[in-house]
Amino acid sequence: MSELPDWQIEIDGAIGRWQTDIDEALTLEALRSLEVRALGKQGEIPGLMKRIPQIPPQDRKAFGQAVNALQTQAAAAIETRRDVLVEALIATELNDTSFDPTQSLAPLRRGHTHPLSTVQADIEEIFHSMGFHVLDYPEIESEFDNFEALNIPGWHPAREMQDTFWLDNGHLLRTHTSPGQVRAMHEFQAPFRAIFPGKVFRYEATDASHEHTFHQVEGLMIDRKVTVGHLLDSMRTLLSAILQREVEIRLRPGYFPFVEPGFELDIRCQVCAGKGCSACKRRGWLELLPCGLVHPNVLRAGGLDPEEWQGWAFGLGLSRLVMMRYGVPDVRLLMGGDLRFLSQF
Ligand code: FA5
Repeated sequence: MSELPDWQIEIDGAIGRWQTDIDEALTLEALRSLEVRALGKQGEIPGLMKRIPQIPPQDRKAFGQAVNALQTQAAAAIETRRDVLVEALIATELNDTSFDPTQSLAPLRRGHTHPLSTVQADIEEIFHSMGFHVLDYPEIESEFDNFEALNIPGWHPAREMQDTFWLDNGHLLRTHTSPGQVRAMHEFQAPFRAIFPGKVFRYEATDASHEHTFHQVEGLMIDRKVTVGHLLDSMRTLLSAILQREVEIRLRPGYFPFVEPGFELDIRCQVCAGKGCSACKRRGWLELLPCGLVHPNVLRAGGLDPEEWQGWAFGLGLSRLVMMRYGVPDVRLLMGGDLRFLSQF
């Protein structure tokens, strides 16, 4: 019987050694580093192939086959060992008595509604209980609905009171919630009452009481006879319900082309208690709630006969009301997205 060549003896020995090392790997990490050492790109088994030039030519084919067989065996042994280790790990975890499924987790940090949404929801509830529809109208409006239908033609200086973000298609981002007035008149049969809260946009410089994107709530009541007394009474009900305290308000004449007569309702600044601060521009008062009786031209634009129907309307500055309710000194904090600010509510 011919003697085995040296390389054959060496490979046979290698199989035994790798098998022992693999069987003795006690952790998945140890097995993985063994796998890299045996079979990796720079591993010892693929490295054996580099010795082919030193093998006698007649043995080279047999040598290559022996190295491949060694590689296959080592890979199979590693897989088998990995299965064993994984099973053992699962069994250990299942038997671990230190795991207490009844133990409570670290407290979860719960989110909450944004203060603007909270106050808006409160307003909706108050008006809903008084028989008002709560409507949601588009943020993109036509020039006609945002201005002309509200008695503000193109030449009117009142256009400059609300600097506008124009869109390429000739439409605009609504500068106030008032275009909802005419929409609602077309949508509902008079008499009706409705509020329409929402975001509005103005192309203007910002400061502590002015944002380019802010929130308003429009209110509209259409009936055969409405009075300024009823309008003011509704405003008072709204403010004391939302602010949950007695607040000083004052009424001044206000000019808006879509109401006649028009009023400005100001509130005593709740941030500085009227002493004067950046939120109220050191005046002690904040413009909050313009309102008035709907102009006959607007009723006409809404398809209503001003001889038969009357209306009152208001345009509440919701962002400013939130500032007053919570004592927020700067309107820009509301939409700034800073969690350190928002998490206080
Ligand atoms: C209007 O927007 C009218 N459409 C309101 C109205 C409706 C009048 C119905 C009569 C009848 P004004 O531009 O004043 O009006 O804005 C209304 C309120 O929005 C202000 O009183 C103020 O509280 C708030 N407001 C106005 N501009 C800003 C701004 N840049 N940032 C934050 N709040 C603002």
